[in-house]
Amino acid sequence: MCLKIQFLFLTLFLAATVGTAIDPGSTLSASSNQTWSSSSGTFSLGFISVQPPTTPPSFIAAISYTGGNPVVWTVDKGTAVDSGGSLQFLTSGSLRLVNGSGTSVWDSGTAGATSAALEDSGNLVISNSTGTLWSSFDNPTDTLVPSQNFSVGKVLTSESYSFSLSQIGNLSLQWNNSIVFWNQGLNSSVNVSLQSPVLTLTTIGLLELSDVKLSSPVLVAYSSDYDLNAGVFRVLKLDNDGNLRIYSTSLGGGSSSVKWAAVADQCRVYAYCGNYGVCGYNDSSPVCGCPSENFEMVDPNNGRKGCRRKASLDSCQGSTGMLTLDHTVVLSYPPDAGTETFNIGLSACRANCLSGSSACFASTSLSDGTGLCVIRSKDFVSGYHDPSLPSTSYFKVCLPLAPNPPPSLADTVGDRRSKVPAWVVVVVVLGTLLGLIALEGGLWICCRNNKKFGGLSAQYALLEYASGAPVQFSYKELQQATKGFKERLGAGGFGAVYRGTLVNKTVVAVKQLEGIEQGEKQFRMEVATISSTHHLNLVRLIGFCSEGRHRLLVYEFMKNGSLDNFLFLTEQHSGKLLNWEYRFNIALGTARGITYLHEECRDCIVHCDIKPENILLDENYVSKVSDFGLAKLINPKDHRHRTLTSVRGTRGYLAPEWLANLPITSKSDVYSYGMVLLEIVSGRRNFDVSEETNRKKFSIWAYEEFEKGNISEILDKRLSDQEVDMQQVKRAIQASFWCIQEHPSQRPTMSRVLQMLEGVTEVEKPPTPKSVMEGTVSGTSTYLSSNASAFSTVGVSPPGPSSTSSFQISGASTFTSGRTTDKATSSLLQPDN
Ligand SMILES: *[C@@H]1O[C@H](CO)[C@@H](O)[C@H](O)[C@H]1NC(C)=O
Ligand SMILES: *[C@@H]1O[C@H](CO)[C@@H](O)[C@H](O)[C@H]1NC(C)=O
Ligand SMILES: *[C@@H]1O[C@H](CO)[C@@H](O)[C@H](O)[C@H]1NC(C)=O
Ligand SMILES: *[C@@H]1O[C@H](CO)[C@@H](O)[C@H](O)[C@H]1NC(C)=O
Ligand SMILES: *[C@@H]1O[C@H](CO)[C@@H](O)[C@H](O)[C@H]1NC(C)=O
Ligand SMILES: *[C@@H]1O[C@H](CO)[C@@H](O)[C@H](O)[C@H]1NC(C)=O
Ligand SMILES: *[C@@H]1O[C@H](CO)[C@@H](O)[C@H](O)[C@H]1NC(C)=O
Ligand SMILES: *[C@@H]1O[C@H](CO)[C@@H](O)[C@H](O)[C@H]1NC(C)=O
Ligand SMILES: *[C@@H]1O[C@H](CO)[C@@H](O)[C@H](O)[C@H]1NC(C)=O
Ligand SMILES: *[C@@H]1O[C@H](CO)[C@@H](O)[C@H](O)[C@H]1NC(C)=O
Ligand SMILES: *[C@@H]1O[C@H](CO)[C@@H](O)[C@H](O)[C@H]1NC(C)=O
Ligand SMILES: CC(=O)N[C@H]1CO[C@H](CO)[C@@H](O)[C@@H]1O
Repeated sequence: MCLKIQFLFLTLFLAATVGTAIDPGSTLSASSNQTWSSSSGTFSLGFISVQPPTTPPSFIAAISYTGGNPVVWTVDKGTAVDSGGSLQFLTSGSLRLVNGSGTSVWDSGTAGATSAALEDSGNLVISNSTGTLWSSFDNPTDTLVPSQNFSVGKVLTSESYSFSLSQIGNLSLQWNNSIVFWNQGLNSSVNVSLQSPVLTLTTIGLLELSDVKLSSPVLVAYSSDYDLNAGVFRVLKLDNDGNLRIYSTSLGGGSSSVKWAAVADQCRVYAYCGNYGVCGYNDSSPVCGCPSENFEMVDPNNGRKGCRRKASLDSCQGSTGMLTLDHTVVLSYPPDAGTETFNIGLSACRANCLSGSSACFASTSLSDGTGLCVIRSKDFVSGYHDPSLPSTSYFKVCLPLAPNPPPSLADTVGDRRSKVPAWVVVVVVLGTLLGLIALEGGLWICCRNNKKFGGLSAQYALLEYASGAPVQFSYKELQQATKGFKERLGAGGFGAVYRGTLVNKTVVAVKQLEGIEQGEKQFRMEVATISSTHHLNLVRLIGFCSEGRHRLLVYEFMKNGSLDNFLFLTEQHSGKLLNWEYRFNIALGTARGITYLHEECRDCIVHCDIKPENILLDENYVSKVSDFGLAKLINPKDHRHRTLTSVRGTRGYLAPEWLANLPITSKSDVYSYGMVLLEIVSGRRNFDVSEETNRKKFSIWAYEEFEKGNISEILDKRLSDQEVDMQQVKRAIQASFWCIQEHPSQRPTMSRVLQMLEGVTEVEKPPTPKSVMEGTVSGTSTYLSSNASAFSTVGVSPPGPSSTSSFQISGASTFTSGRTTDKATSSLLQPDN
């Protein structure tokens, strides 16, 4: 906290000071290493070499952060000059970029200015004695830095892409100034007509929209490492791949990493692969290819430049055919003048494009249940291929069809599962069995987090696997079972969950995992461990799928959904109130499930993300803990890597040690359970702040009431007219306060918590649970909607009646090599298309 305040103070102080003045008459030469620096040296203006290097070398005049990365502004949107070029601040007042032949390439048009300075905020300002005539903040290129105001009319551009803010507060990404492929408006509950909206990136990583008409800024997006402000410098950048991202760099420079991206699925960026380019993914990155050998790449070294026909359609009048590409769509973002939509079937969609009266170059039959056919009548086609896409596309080409896609696309299209020779399988199986027999001495392992035993426990898991516990499904089977991933049950921190029906009519929940970084073998071992963990209060894993990029888990289906629906009532769910008896049994069941994970099963599992959303209820309202064992899957290598997204824990339920960089143990789960227990009693989020609680965090307020002996105040008001065992309530409240002690050592073990609840042991009066988690985002009146709790939710309610201006966040995603790891949230980001 101390550090943070210091840093804030420092920032304010620096921002207020004026940068070192640039003397009229001074010149920066492209071939030298001179720079004009801001007074503290945080930013500097100088020439940088064009990358990749050209011959002869060329240079761009740019403002960069300490150490040269990131570049935050470029003169004339990055126009390069030769080594004889220079940047001159003329005595006439103009800043001018001149090339080697002495020609002016760019001029600031500020004749009459008397001074120029690079401020410590990164703003290059040219002024006369009255005021600012020109500033780089008012003329952004592709990047926004903290404290820079982005208002209506300003544009970030990068190649054919642009980003802008509209008068009504919509943010949009456009291609070619014509196709809006990402458009995010404010939550409709913000019902005000804005006057002069301004978008800013705060130093703590929130992207906010403010306006005189809004009582407090509205959060638009946030970087996944938001609030870790000490030591991080952030920028919002429109990359040349058309995606808008927030990057974090260590204070003082270093490499940058992506902490948020507007379009979670890079292949959904219009024209990412150019004209007739088809975007797909290899294991990690988006890759561009051509639809078939009827096409060739415009630039064989750069798939992003798109493809062209080997034979133009004009040259083959009458002998055209339709090339069929399964699992492929032609992207269309209405209103796009080049697309039309019809309600016709598959073969009609193909035939219509082939022979239709209107010019048609490609069509897609959407097999997403809508039965729609999208006809592309403009000779610019942006395609997306992925095995998970149910739709089929047709491309009009000159006959003969050359259905084989070139290798570039085949990499992503073809069946990449290599056929393993039978003898290899035999050897591997025999070897494994021999290994297991050798192990049969029975080295019993607890706490698989212990590195020393990690390998052994994994081997042991294999035995379970060999005995055939979890069923392996093919991707296709699951696609059929879920009718093409149609009925979404929810979006957890590890991926979306869909309802499905197996061939034998068993109803299941299929979880499509995202961001699995580990290999197939490890994945299978973890699956084996999860499925060998059986308990009445744990959701049972039925099977899994591991095919190419796809990692799915198949769970038993829980009729009554998750606990949060029953605790925190919204208008839609007003009928779902649970009486005290059910609640207490759910609390007990959950405690039993976690106790089993911690203490009774062979491989101890720390859950890492206990919260009401992960406690499911069957038809008898028996609670079952879900998502256990997954934290390990997502981040297998580095348990101590603590960015919020990699933890996948949920703010509000995260134990203090997550943030304090202390070891994570089963006691961290105890903390989260304590918070859930308090919520079961009170029917409100533990981090809620309201007038009723004197604007204190609910858990803090509850402890005060408890000290006053006012237990019934803490109990859910909606239970007031019901029969409630106040002894049980008291035990639950006391147990919860023991669980949320700041120091892990003060928290009881889970089995002890269970005893407290059951009344087997006397519960001592718990000490005050101090809150170190509180108020980290204080000052910004934001509420991240609980829809986003999947990955990390901070509930900081507005200090006042402004809660009506709360709104839907757009979700943060970790981005690995251009692909999101949290597709679950991508729907929040996607435009309605
Ligand atoms: C500029 O810096 C580069 C790398 O630091 C160095 O190789 C080069 O010699 C320097 N040029 C001049 C003119 O100082
Ligand atoms: C300098 O710029 C002018 C005008 O843009 C151009 O005609 C000329 O070729 C450039 N010279 C060099 C050496 O880049
Ligand atoms: C400064 O520039 C502004 C805008 O061009 C102009 O109106 C003002 O007169 C200038 N002030 C001086 C002292 O030249
Ligand atoms: C951005 O806007 C705020 C309020 O609208 C203003 O106080 C601040 O000076 C502006 N910053 C810059 C760099 O113009
Ligand atoms: C790009 O925009 C220009 C100007 O608006 C337009 O003429 C052109 O057709 C567009 N290109 C495509 C492929 O849509
Ligand atoms: C603003 O964005 C919302 C979706 O977020 C969209 O429904 C609406 O049409 C957009 N408005 C405009 C004018 O683009
Ligand atoms: C928005 O506000 C206007 C005027 O205050 C009101 O007429 C309209 O019904 C409101 N719309 C919504 C969706 O609340
Ligand atoms: C995926 O494509 C990227 C970019 O083309 C390449 O760097 C990477 O090596 C590829 N990965 C695999 C597993 O093929
Ligand atoms: C249906 O199939 C699944 C997986 O094969 C199996 O676990 C389950 O027990 C079966 N259910 C019935 C009712 O046979
Ligand atoms: C308990 O709460 C009620 C209602 O808020 C309040 O009137 C009463 O004074 C409280 N009792 C104690 C002992 O503080
Ligand atoms: C808008 O915000 C309200 C309150 O936070 C939330 O309940 C609602 O779902 C949001 N609406 C949309 C469309 O996101
Ligand atoms: C709210 C809700 O969905 N309740 C259901 C829980 O399960 C029982 C048994 O299937 C149903 O009867 C309830 O409607």
